[in-house]
Amino acid sequence: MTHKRRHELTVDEFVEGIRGGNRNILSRAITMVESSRPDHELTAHAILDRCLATRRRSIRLGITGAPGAGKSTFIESLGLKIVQEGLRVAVLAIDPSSVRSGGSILGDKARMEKLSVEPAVFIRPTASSGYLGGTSPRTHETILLCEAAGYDVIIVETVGVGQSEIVVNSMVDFILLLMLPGSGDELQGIKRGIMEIADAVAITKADGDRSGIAQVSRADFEAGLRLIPEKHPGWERKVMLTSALEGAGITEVWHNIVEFSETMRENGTWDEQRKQQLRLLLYTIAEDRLKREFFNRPAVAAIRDSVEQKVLSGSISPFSGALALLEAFRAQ
Ligand SMILES: Nc1nc2c(ncn2[C@@H]2O[C@H](COP(=O)(O)OP(=O)(O)OP(=O)(O)O)[C@@H](O)[C@H]2O)c(=O)[nH]1
Ligand SMILES: [Mg+2]
Repeated sequence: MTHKRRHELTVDEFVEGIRGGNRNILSRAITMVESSRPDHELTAHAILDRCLATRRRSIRLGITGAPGAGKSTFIESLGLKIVQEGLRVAVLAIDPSSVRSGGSILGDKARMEKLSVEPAVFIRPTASSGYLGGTSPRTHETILLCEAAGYDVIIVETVGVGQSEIVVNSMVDFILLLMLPGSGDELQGIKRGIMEIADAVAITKADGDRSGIAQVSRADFEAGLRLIPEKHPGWERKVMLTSALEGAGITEVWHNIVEFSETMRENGTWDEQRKQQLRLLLYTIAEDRLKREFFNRPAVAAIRDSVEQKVLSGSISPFSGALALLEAFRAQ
């Protein structure tokens, strides 16, 4: 796709712009990646293939926690800290609740006001309609684009409400779980799955009246983590007290992340994890494509309703029904 249409950029212009750190062009490339238009998809893949060569050694950071846990505020503080270290930061918010609540995407950007004006920072709120369906590979592609654009740390914010953090686990190097200070009773309500994928826990809003209870929460979490098998052998998951408002604990968290990246790079876990993620992505995309092709095939679409009816009425088994659909798929 090298011809121009309206103000569309050529692949060369995209790649040059991204490599040159042009945030506007990066943004437009991400829009291509997120688009479901076939011509955009072609452009996106041409850009991505060329960008793979120029990616830098990045840290991909997933930040998850319940709604209102303080994720955006925390990311702003952490992001500013990272910028002070002379590094460039990209923030991707793939919060599925922003679609539901309709407004919090803009709210997020406003909440990261100080971070968003930093020249070394790129913030991309991502509306995630159909999130579990197709956005996960796309978020990974967005991460690759950000790396080609020279961002050293890519932060992915996601609400820990179910599957989203599992998806995020398949595309980042380090997962930080943010938890509000609370009693042991509330701790019982945390899904074990979320605890299992965390590389560290930060208790948020550990300030003012909450300081005391935050200490208690820390002890509870440390005890809880001891009951869960370790995620990476040789890495002890820390529970840290933080306050984004007072700037407390932010440096400690950053040091923990850096220590993780050094330790895991040295022992090979880092590269191994990234390879596993690429493998998973390869097959996820292949399966998605195959599924789409299957259901879009006219011969399948033509008999789908009647096969479904027969299964629902009990005249054929789901097994025979599925085989009938497969046969129609193969025959065409
Ligand atoms: N006291 C105190 N309040 C905080 C702190 N961090 C965030 N808050 C407040 O907590 C509320 C929620 O913060 P957000 O950063 O928007 O939380 P979030 O997890 O991103 O929320 P969603 O994206 O809506 O799930 C806001 O009113 C913040 O001002 C903190 O360190 N201390
Ligand atoms: Mg938020």
